[in-house]
Amino acid sequence: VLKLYSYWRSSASYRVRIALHLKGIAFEYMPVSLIQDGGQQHAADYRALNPQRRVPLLVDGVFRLNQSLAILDYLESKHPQPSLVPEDAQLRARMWAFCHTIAADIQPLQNLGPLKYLTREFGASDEQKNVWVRHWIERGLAALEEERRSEPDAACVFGDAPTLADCCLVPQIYNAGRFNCDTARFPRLYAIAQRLCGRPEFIAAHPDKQPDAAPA
Ligand SMILES: N[C@@H](CCC(=O)N[C@@H](CS)C(=O)NCC(=O)O)C(=O)O
Repeated sequence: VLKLYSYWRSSASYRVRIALHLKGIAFEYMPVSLIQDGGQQHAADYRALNPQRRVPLLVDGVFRLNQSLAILDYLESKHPQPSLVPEDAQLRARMWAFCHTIAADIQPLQNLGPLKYLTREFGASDEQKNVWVRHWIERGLAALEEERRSEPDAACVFGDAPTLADCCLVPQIYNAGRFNCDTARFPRLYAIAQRLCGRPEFIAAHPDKQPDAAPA
């Protein structure tokens, strides 16, 4: 059985959890606390598995893979049904552009390690860090919203069935909520994510439902 090293609040892990549930793939949840002991991602045993010292990490037998988008691609290749990737070449490419905007342009600027570095090296306060995070999330999601505006509204980001874009969108909207972003800057994407969050696969993948979730 596949093992997923994950942290309940990690948005990159959340992307992979959604895809695993949508595809109905069984997996073992391996918690890595990014908080306890100064961050268990830095512990020698985890570092030996993943020198990047981040989650998620997928382990399939002796095969280990980090980077959520690479993991999503691997899952799609190994478990093609139900497909989470559009068949049309242009739509597929645009779906990847959407995923990369979240994974490469937005999430890294709100990631725990870089935020801690801002405090340690530059004395940034919590409020300054929140202003920073809100700026980059709102800018990124507002631009994605603008791109989608010329397309007909649908249940999911690209049409009526979930794709990898939705696996990336829902965790990013969750983070927008955590940081009190102005969701009025991306109403359509917000509404898509809200609707998807009611589906059983998305409920099962939600941070609060994970074995390592902190009590409310
Ligand atoms: N681009 C990576 C990002 C991975 C990442 O940044 N993970 C975060 C949690 S969402 C992490 O492990 N942070 C720990 C740290 O920064 O020390 C991916 O998509 O998998």
